[in-house]
Parts: sequence; C-alpha cells; structure tokens
Amino acid sequence: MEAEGSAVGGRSPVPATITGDVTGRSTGTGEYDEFVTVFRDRYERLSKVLRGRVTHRPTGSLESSPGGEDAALIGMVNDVRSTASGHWLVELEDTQGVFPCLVMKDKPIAELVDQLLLDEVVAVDGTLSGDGSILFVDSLHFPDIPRTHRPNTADRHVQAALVSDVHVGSQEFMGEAWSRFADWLHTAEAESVEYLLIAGDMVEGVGVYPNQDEELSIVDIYEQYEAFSEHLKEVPGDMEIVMIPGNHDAVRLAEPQPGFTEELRDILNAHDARISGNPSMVSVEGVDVLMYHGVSLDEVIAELPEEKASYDEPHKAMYQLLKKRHVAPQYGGHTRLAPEERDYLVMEAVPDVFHTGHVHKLGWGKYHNVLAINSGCWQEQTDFQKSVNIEPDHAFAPILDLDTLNLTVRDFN
Ligand code: D5M
Ligand code: FE
Ligand code: ZN
Repeated sequence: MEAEGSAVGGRSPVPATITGDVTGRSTGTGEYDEFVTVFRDRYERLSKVLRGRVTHRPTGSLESSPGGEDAALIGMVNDVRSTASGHWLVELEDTQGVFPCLVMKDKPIAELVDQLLLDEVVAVDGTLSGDGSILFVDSLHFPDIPRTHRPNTADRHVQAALVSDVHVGSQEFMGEAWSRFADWLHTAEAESVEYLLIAGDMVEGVGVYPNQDEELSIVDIYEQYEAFSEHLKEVPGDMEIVMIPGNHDAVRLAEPQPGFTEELRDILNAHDARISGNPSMVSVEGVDVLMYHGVSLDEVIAELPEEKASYDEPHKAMYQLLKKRHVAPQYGGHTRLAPEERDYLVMEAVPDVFHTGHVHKLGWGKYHNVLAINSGCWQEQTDFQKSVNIEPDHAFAPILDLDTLNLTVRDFN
C-alpha cells in the first residue's frame, strides 16, 4: 500500500544495468562434455588474471623438463593432501594435465594451504626437483582483487537498501518488521533511498528441507509469491528494485540460477522490479554491485579455518570468494553447480560492492576497497536453526551511500 501523503518528493532512479546474468542463456543439459567446457572457461578466464603475476608454463612442458630449474604453473586445485612427513602435496590441473606441487610445512606459505578449496584456480612459483617430477613451491598466488582497486561511486547523493532472505510463506517471516521498513522508506529520512536490492530467498518455498512443511504459513508456492508481491507493494512505487533468486526460490537449484520464469514474473509485476539471475553484476549509478545469494558461504565456512570464515563474520567468508575471484569455487560438494558454456560464477570484473545473503547473518567490511556485505534476513529463528545454534540477524536494513560507499544499518526489530 502506498502510504497516504508520502513525504517523498519523487525519486528518479536510473534503471540498473545488468551483466553476467545466465537468464535466457542457459544451454546446459548436464552432459559430461559441458563440465569440460565450463572448467576450461573457468581456467582460461582466471589464468588470465594470474598471468601477470608469474611466468607460467603448461604442465605438458613441465613434464618434459629435465628438472632443476625455476618454474611456475597456473592450475585448478585437483587435490590437497598431507605427506607422511607433514608437508603438503597440492595437485594442480591445467588443460594439458595434472602436476604435483610440494609445499614444505616450515615455509611461511604453508599456512595458505589451509585456505585452498578444490577447483579454485591458483598460481605457484618455485623450483623443479632434480628429476623434474615435482615442483617445490616458494610462492602461491590467488587471482585476488588488486590492492589498487579504486571503487566507482555515484556522482550525486543517492542510496540503496541491500536486503535478502525475506522468506515469505514461513511462519517465522517477520511481516510487521517488513512493514516498518517499508513505512520508513516512505518518510523524508529515506528519500534518497532510490534502490532496493534483494539477494535471494524471496519466499520460503516448498520442499527445500526435510519437514519444512511443518513451519509453512502458506503451503502453495504461487500463493507465497502472491503474498511476497503484496509485501513488495508496500515499498514506494518510485524505487528501482532488483532481485535475484536464492535456494528457496522456485527456479533450478543449481548455480548459476536463471531469474524467475514468466509465470512468476506475472505474479511479481506490480512493482516492475528488475528480475535477474544468481549471480548478477548490477550497476547502479555507476557502482558495480555483484549480487550472489551465497549458498557457497556455508561451504567456505565449513572448510576454512574459523578466523578466515565463520557465521559470526560472514563478510570474511566473502573476502575469500573475492580472493578466489569466484563465487562458488568448489564443485561437487554442498553447492550445486550446473555446467554452462561459460562459467558465470567467475568474478571477471572487479565489483565495487559484493552483496550476499543466505547465512542469515549481518556482517560487512572492506577487502582491498571492495565493500562486502551479507545482509541478514527477515525470518525469525527456525527450529532447524535452533537445533544447530544459528542465531539469525533479522529485520536489519543496511543502507548504502552510493556516493561514498559508506554503510548505515537500520534496525526494524
Ligand atoms: O539458509 C539459512 C542458513 O541456515 C544457511 O546457513 C543454511 C542453514 N540451514 C537452514 N536450514 C538448513 C537445513 N535444514 N539443513 C542445512 N542447513 C540449513 P536458507 O537458505 O535460508 O535455508
Ligand atoms: Fe535464506
Ligand atoms: Zn538461502
């Protein structure tokens, strides 16, 4: 409902431009060949980022080397294991083959081994053994965000609200808090908030987790989207809204996820929101915001050391994805990936802002000048979350100044 006598003097958001969106371009049928193609694309695009850092040789050339000389290699992490004497054997794969690389436990770079995820692309520099069969690693490089990255900013004072995980249709959806947020958007204080970005999990969905139906307030998926659409109408009509799906939404689970189908777009049409895939690079007022729902964060948090990634500091897990220049590096684990002709999950362009959700925790910080923000949720603690001690950060709306990239968080609890 539009609030009567809205204080807003008319917003004039510029339509967002969207790149890197798989919607309408998905060609994947899941055939084996397509996995080869998507990994080749990942390797090529990330090795381009690393090429300036090392003078690498392909594995084929290393294999035919007599040994003893300095050498560098760029490859996808195929395997990481510790040797009997406590060193690390990292197998790297390129388009020609697989090559073993040994990281000695007493080298300072040994601690970087803890941060490796399978299938990410890295570069190593070192010395070939006397017989040329193994590379002794002296340095290890991630594609990373250049420290010199200078983020783009808007050239007028304008703001964006970054939210995610609304979960309409769940008994725990916080409808009243959402309405307080929407009402605030109608006040003079919020008149520069011209954009609303929603990073997935619009609705609770059906059959996402075992026994989830016991906690649904709306059991029909279309009725959930109809209810979500009503909540969206509470938001001022002159705001530009961009949304991507999450793992609870009614699109394929495997990433990259295409944006909502025509049927759902019809239900959501009242606000003329921009509907895009997961992930998508969304440019608002010149600021490049990489929106990604965040399913891989669970994996990054599970696999990496606590100080590098935890539920209490979700932005640090995001730093790891920025460092790897890929939103979901590990294939075959918890995060489902669909093979496409290109790897839409590679961060080819450096974003100015990285916006995720999914873990229902609020956290933000800057990594090499990129603002990483995980935006919490609008759902109270579920029984499952209680059973595993997840305390969600709900009903907060992070507000981003697009002209300064400063963030303020508003509490609607
Ligand atoms: O995910 C919210 C967070 O809770 C995310 O970190 C996954 C985790 N979660 C929630 N329910 C489950 C179940 N049943 N199994 C495993 N992990 C779970 P969301 O995408 O909102 O469900
Ligand atoms: Fe969620
Ligand atoms: Zn989710």
